[in-house]
Amino acid sequence: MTDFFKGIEPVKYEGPETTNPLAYRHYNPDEVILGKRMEDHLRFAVAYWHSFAWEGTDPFGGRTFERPWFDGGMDAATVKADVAFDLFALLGVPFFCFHDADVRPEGESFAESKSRLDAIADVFEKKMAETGVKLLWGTANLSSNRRFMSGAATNPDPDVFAYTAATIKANMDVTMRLGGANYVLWGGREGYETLLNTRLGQELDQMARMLSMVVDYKHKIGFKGTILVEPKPQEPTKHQYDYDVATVYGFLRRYGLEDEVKVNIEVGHAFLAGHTFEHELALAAALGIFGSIDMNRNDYQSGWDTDQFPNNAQETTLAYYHILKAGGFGTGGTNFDSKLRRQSVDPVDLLHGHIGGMDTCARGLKAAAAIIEDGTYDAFLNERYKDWQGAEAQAMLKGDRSLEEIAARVEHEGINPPLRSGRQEFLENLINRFV
Ligand code: GLO
Ligand code: MG
Repeated sequence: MTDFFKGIEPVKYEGPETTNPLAYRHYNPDEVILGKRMEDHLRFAVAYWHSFAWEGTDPFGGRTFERPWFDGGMDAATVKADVAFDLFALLGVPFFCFHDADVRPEGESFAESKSRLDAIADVFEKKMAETGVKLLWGTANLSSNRRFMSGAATNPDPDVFAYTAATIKANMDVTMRLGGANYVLWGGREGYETLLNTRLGQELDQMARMLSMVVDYKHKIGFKGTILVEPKPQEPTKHQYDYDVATVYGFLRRYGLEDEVKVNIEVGHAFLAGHTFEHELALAAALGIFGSIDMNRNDYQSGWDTDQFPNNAQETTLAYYHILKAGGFGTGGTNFDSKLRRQSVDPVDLLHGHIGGMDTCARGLKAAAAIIEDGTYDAFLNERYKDWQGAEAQAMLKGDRSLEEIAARVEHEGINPPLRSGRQEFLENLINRFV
């Protein structure tokens, strides 16, 4: 242990009644929920970038945090890794996630950046073996460096496309070496600032080519993890091509990648796209592309991606309900792509943020499991759709009836459907019983 978190003890489960702010009230890793340990349901991950690389800046102000590794070279990057693994151990999280740019200083050349990434991966490999902490996913930062200002895979300059390919390969190699469960692509600059300078169709083809190469490379090296695309509608660009789950699915279908790629859905990105998080989860599950989640909320008023720790148990309940109904996480998990507020300058604030987030998720998971075990809600849905089990309804659904045949039957039988209540208020009350 370094002395960064001096005086802070490993966080333990003390139950809902505890008043200890550095204890879990709901996250109890070994508690069995629907036949599975809570830790194995939730698969929590700490995001390296927000917790260790972010400096507390905002568009109007610079760094507020003081961290001993800021402004340093490779030695500082190693200190950062030591502190990161201290936090993982204090929290008892099973996973972490990182971008290349979070963990190593940028080199003078591509080769230098790559060898620095490899050197930090050596450090990680050792620490992972010592602590048992695993990698939920690796990813490349293809947005921060100014070379990507006009896009990474979608850049008008093919040399930037090539640089992107090389960067992704280096990150996939490291993710594979560290036994990562997934590899994520978030297209922060894959979009446009103005359509006036943009050939949209050309850029989509470029993006698809990159993703196809990623999938080919995954199979070539025998990476067993899942390739995940993370939808987001805008910010930093005016428009991002991975707008939302529906858009990503259409893109994957068009380029024949729908069986190879799944989605990493982020709460705040769903908000920005004008959806609820559970909408995105339910749609991904229905389309068979649900993969993993970034569990961080946005401020309801500010209208931008504030990446706050979750703290609303009703929202996490609905989210985990859909995740449980989708069969739970396969290779995915719950990544906190969440950062402290810039006034939260103390190391202990990293603990408060994660403890609150983990407890809010655990509470949501328990409530979602209770909804499923109770069965009233699922029974309501079954009842609402049950007439579709009838022979004539099935014939319509399977395509055994034409528009004319159905029209003739409606006329002949004098069909005049009665109104049925949607029972929204009843359902809202029902869900609230469990939260
Ligand atoms: C930004 C995204 C970003 C991604 C990360 C993983 O809005 O949420 O943090 O999650 O780059 O690819
Ligand atoms: Mg994210």
